[in-house]
Amino acid sequence: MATAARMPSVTLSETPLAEFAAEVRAGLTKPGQKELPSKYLYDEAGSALFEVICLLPEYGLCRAGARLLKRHAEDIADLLPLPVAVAELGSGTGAKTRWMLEALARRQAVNYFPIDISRSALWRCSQELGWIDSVSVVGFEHEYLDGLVSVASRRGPGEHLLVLFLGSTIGNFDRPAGEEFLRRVRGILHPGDALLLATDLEKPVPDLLLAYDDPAGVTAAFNRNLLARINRGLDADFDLAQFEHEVRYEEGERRIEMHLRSRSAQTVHVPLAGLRVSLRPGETIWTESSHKYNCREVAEMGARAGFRCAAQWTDAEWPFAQSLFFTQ
Ligand code: AVJ
Repeated sequence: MATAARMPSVTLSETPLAEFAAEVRAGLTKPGQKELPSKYLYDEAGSALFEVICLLPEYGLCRAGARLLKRHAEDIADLLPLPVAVAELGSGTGAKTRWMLEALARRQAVNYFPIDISRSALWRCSQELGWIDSVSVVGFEHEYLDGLVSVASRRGPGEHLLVLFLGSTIGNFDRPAGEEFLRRVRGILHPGDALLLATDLEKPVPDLLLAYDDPAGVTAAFNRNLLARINRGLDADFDLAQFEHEVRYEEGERRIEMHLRSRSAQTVHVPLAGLRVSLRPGETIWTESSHKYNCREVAEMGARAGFRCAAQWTDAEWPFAQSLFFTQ
């Protein structure tokens, strides 16, 4: 019998325009290297472009993460103390999460709390996952840590929390900030709670460069869309054709960097940020970092942040790891 898709209940707190303007302003007026926060890559167009990136043969990251959960969700569920509610940092489209929720729903009824700053992502994820039997979805339109505080306060008596951080978004932080982020997550959790952390692993540099500079130009469009978003949201006049997508692998930091390189001397106006920015020919705006790890360093980083690494699963085809941590 057909039933209507369950309507998610979503608690809202949109990024205020003033905060967007202030962050754009801070990044573009930074002395030396100009930069923009990578979280702003994910408006509706950016999220759709990222989904296409995940389909590209050169970009194996999403498929590796999904394969690992498909293969090991039961093993992960076997290691968790029940009952457990699930909080997810970055709801994505929920494809990987499905395997985890289905494994848990075979054991107990599941409260699932996706946390994302993108309302459209939350809607789509609850459309995807709200249908699973014994799973109820409450979305939180928040920054990760604010959302996690709200979710943690909603847990039932005796209910543990499993935090999913599956997008390998931790790679967007530099290493010290990533560790600090884990420490903050740990601070919100209680004894017996768990964290499943996805990280992309080191792999041959040519593979990485191709993954972030695909021949079809989807990643280039994803990168330039950040400027389009600033045009739309802050009434700016970036000419996207005047910026080239550039990808570098920094050996010392073991990270991919995405930049937008100015093709000419140009001045851009961002009225709602009260800003006029001049760019030299060849000057770049740094838009994203994606750090690459090895398994041991992930376990050690978690340990320094107050977690115990109970198990790790890796994908052979596209080096990638899921690490299960417990508070202790
Ligand atoms: C969504 C942060 C995991 O770092 O690989 C993909 C984003 N940027 N292609 C990554 C991204 C360019 C992606 N994460």
